[in-house]
Amino acid sequence: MIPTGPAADGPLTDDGLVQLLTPAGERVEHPEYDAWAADLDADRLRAMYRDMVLTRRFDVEATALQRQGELALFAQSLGQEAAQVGSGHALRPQDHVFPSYREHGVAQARSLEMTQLLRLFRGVDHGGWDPAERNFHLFTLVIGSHTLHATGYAMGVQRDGLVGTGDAERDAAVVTYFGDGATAQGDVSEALVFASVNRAPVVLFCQNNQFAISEPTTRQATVPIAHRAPGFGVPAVRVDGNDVLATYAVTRQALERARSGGGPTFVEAFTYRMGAHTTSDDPTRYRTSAQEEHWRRRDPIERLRAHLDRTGELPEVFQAQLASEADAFGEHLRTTVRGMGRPSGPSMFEHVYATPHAVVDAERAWFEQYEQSFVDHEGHQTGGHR
Ligand SMILES: Cc1ncc(C[n+]2csc(CCOP(=O)(O)OP(=O)(O)O)c2C)c(N)n1
Ligand SMILES: [Mg+2]
Repeated sequence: MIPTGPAADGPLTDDGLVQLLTPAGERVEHPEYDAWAADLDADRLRAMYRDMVLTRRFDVEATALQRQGELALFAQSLGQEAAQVGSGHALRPQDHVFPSYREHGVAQARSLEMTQLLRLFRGVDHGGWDPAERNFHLFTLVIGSHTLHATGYAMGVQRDGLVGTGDAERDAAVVTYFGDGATAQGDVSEALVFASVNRAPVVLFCQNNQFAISEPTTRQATVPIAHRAPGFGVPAVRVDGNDVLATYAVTRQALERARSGGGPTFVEAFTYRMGAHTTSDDPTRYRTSAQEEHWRRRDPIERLRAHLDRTGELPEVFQAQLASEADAFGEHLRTTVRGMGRPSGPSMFEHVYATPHAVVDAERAWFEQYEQSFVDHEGHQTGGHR
């Protein structure tokens, strides 16, 4: 837990960051969190490594697809793989995830069919996947709003009697992912109020990637972002977000607290957005290449690779298999995206609400009439949506 009060060196301080792996991949002891990472054997570490490597491949392929005009927009998770995969691996199947828009690593850890994420970025679907399949809710682009959805959902889980029963297969928690910038949004404060007073089983997982588009964290806060939570009565922890062991351990503890009825936790995973905000952004306009280089040397995938190398747990045969799996994954992403086709015009009115809605019905009727205005008297389409 962190103390409240301003940090002498501002919001980017490494004060109180939980770390289990140094940037060189050396395992360091931690009195509180070693126990929470004790179940990570070599197989599980390799599974995390695999998810991180595939997530990065996903970013590379999707960015290339956007540049080829196959996707409208894409937001990379580059640099944030340890924060996402570590926390994702701490989840149990019955837990629920409310992501923002770059949680590809959590989706991968949750075994989503990854091409589904690209339906949204191609603009052929409002969502892309069924949230009930993996308890992985839809991406949310309205900054911070889903922290309220997650907190409300957690209050529902609590009212369904799925918290604190002691049944490990049943007790459930909710985790919501959002950014440093989102913490300046009113919705996140409201989520913290409701989470706190209701003792909701929710983990508020903030990936502080040091930017809200072009605005650095130093323009959003004078103290570490995690310091915002204790004022609401929500315990907070800061973790090295590029250390997959540490993000796993910290999230596992927070989820366990939530499932057992101990209430919410705020996690600040301190990391760095190595890529652009989205494919529409040019980070060279607001940050230096020296800073980018500094963080490239702290690459989260490289850190786990170095650790596994040191312990002799990354045999060449595993690496070769993973490389060909990643190639096949890339091919699968490219072919599937190119074959997604176009949605029918009226499909945009489907799934807006679970039940019929008068406004949506009126808009659909207007649209149909509008489309009909392009059909000439011989029944030929002369324009409109194709
Ligand atoms: C309510 C709202 N305001 C503004 C925006 C425009 N916007 C999109 S992303 C973004 C920055 C978010 O930064 P952060 O929360 O740190 O998340 P990151 O993109 O760094 O993961 C903003 C302001 C938005 N999508 N929603
Ligand atoms: Mg950010």
